[in-house]
Amino acid sequence: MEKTWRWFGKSDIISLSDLKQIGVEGIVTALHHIPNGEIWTQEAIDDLKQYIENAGLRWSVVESLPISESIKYAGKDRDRLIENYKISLANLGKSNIRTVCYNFMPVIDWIRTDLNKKQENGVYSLYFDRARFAYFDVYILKRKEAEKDYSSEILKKAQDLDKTITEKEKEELIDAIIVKTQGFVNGNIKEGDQNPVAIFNRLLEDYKDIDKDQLRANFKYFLEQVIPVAEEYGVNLCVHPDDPPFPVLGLPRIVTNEEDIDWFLRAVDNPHNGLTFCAGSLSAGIHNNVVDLAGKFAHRTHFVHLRSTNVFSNGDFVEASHLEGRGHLLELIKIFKDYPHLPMRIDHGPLMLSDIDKKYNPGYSFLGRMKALAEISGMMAAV
Ligand code: DNO
Repeated sequence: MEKTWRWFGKSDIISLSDLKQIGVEGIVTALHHIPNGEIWTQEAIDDLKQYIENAGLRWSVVESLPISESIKYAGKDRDRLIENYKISLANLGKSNIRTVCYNFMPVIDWIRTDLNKKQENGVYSLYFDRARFAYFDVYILKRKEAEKDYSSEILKKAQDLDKTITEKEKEELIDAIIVKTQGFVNGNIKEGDQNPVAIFNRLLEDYKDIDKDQLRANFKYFLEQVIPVAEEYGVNLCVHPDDPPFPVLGLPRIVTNEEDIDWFLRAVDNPHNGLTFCAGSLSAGIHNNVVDLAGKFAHRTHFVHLRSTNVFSNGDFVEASHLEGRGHLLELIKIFKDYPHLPMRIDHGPLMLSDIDKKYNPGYSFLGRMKALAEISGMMAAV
């Protein structure tokens, strides 16, 4: 696998020369300044590509070319937005950037409730707490009939939390779930937006009639139109699994398990329609065995995210060290070693040492990821 690193563009405080020093071979990035749905021009693509190449690196993967909500819920302007998507894809292909990651999660991209959960050894990790998530859903969003989606045990914990939570803690929870994790990945809400809860509730409205089958139909409609363009321009598209891999907030999620992956690969059975094998996202679902999934889908995998999790009996999960947990990264490396050009990036890392006050995007601090890259590089060399 090619060792790549997610870098957030020219304003990232981690420089490309830093990355050269630690053994990174390829860059994963996006034109983050272009609003979702607008065309990525060849000029804008080439400008960033040249900048990366001037540092002696290559732009290996686009993460992400975002899908507008209206494509996901089949809004009135979806055809126009799909046309724009095709143009961006063609422009990337013309510039020789051939791997494009995206996701098809409605309203909200990846979800965590705690961005700095202190671990026994003193590092801080990302955490998903079911009871705190239920609290957000039932007591903050006040979503209709939300209670039906949680066990009585979880609801009791949420009720107890309601008695003790302070206004500041509520703000932090909202920030973790729908603001700080979303803005920097071109999600729907970014820091500084006024009243994120109201914005979020409005977005949920667009999906009130969309169930799993409908979302699948919209996904297929999208793939049928973009995959021929990907093929023509030599681009591999790779959808990112849903994180976490189960339905949330009344929204369907359709890239969560073996059956889902099988379904979308067959929906448009073309090698340019592929998967981002995110071991972290998949391992957070207790129903998934990531090693089996990798064995089955390696041939349609165009991009790998190496990260691991531990799932607790109450359904909470924490991001684990890259050396342990349900991600079984060593076993995955054994499977993916047969694909020497497959780009792989270290996904997330613990917040540790002098990085703690540096205000990195959650999950994307420097030292934790550098440590993980060293661990992964060691495992790759040994394998
Ligand atoms: C979070 C990321 C996701 C991912 C997108 C891909 O850290 O793994 O935001 O980039 O879902 O489209």
